[in-house]
Amino acid sequence: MTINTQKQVVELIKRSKKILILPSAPVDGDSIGSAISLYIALKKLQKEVTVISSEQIPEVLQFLPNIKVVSNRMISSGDFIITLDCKNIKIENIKSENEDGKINITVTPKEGRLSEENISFSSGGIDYDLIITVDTAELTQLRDTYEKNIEMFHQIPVINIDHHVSNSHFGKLNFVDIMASSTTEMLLPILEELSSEENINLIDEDIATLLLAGIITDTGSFQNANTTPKAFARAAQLISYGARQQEIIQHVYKTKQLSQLKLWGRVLSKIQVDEKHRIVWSAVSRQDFKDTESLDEQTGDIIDELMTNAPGAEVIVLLKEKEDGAISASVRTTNPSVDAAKIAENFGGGGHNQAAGFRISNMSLMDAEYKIINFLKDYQEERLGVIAEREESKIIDVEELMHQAKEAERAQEIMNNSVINKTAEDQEASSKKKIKSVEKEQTSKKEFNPKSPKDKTSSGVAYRFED
Ligand SMILES: [Mn+2]
Repeated sequence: MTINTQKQVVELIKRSKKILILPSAPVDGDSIGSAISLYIALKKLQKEVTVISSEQIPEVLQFLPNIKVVSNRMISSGDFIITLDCKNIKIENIKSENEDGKINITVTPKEGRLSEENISFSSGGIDYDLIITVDTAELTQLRDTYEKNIEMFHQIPVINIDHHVSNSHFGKLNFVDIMASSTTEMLLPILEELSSEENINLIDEDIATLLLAGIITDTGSFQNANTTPKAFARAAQLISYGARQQEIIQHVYKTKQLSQLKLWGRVLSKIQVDEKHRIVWSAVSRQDFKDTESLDEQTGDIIDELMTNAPGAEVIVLLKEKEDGAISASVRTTNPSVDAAKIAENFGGGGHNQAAGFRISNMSLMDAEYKIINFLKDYQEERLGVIAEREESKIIDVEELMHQAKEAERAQEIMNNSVINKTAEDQEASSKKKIKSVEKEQTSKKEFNPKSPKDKTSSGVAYRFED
């Protein structure tokens, strides 16, 4: 990333008229702060701007200025959209009918009147002349917006503004700074340059607040390792622009709903610690969300809570069972030599050196947890030179245990019986049989479990079952 790229970004924005801004999923303070601040600024430059998020915006971010400009609607390139502005009008009924090839849409207001002035038209994807993705490392993070309009991303120039190490440089212009604390930190100089070129002061208090919200949420309120001198400097600059820092802190960190506190309690009580491998993790099941009447998004900064509550841990993982059944994992590392992005990449995800994430589909929470933690143990063993003793000492094989218990029971029986009526010969025969049956079972087990030693499925760690 160079000053030159920044200039090109500014130039391309200036030349474009109809701009689509896309924040990544999962939505967070940085992606949404980036998208809306850009929206307000570009609107001031008389551009037509649309912001589409593929995910609902979490309750905790609803306080952000102009949050309502973010739309959830799906776009598809061929769509023609008729928009009816119903701000002060209550609608009782909407119906549409096809009459001889003419479509009539009837809107019945409960009170107030609708007229031609309330109607506007727009068309789907193809109409945009610029796409700006913010805080997005991969186009797939845009979910349906990308997946259902792949063609559109080939036809329209894309400016990719992001700070993730794993960014795949998918744009026509890639303004990627992996040293930046957040995408909003990167937007500040862009908006300043646009301001000076267009001779207008773009950065108002709302924009400053949105940009600061990105820095604050991505740095965990200046606590995470990505808190650079530049992050502080730009935050200070934003406050001088009028950013409402207290408003952000109040909403993001000091307002917790009861359901969220309950959920946190649940997660904290399920913390697993592996001191030897310096791993701390917890997992939230659908049942946990149900029991505590909380929402997915309310796990928000639990991972940061786990970090501060886990001194000595190098890797912190939070697993979440999502509504669609997929398992999402957030990874944080407290030591830069433990590469969170690399860990996430192993599971098809990505992120930063000390904060990353990924998703696993078609696997239960329990299995995903087992797989991930085992991977981390191997990873840490290699790094720390911890001797792998879990194979020898901690194997818990329920089947084998039950088998052993049965054998012991049988042996006891035989012993008892032999005292009364069995001959020494009988005893020998039966114990031979016993040895054979054990051997047989061990062989069949070997055949049954042909995986490599790195990918064991039935041995290993002290394992926690979801309750
Ligand atoms: Mn970010």
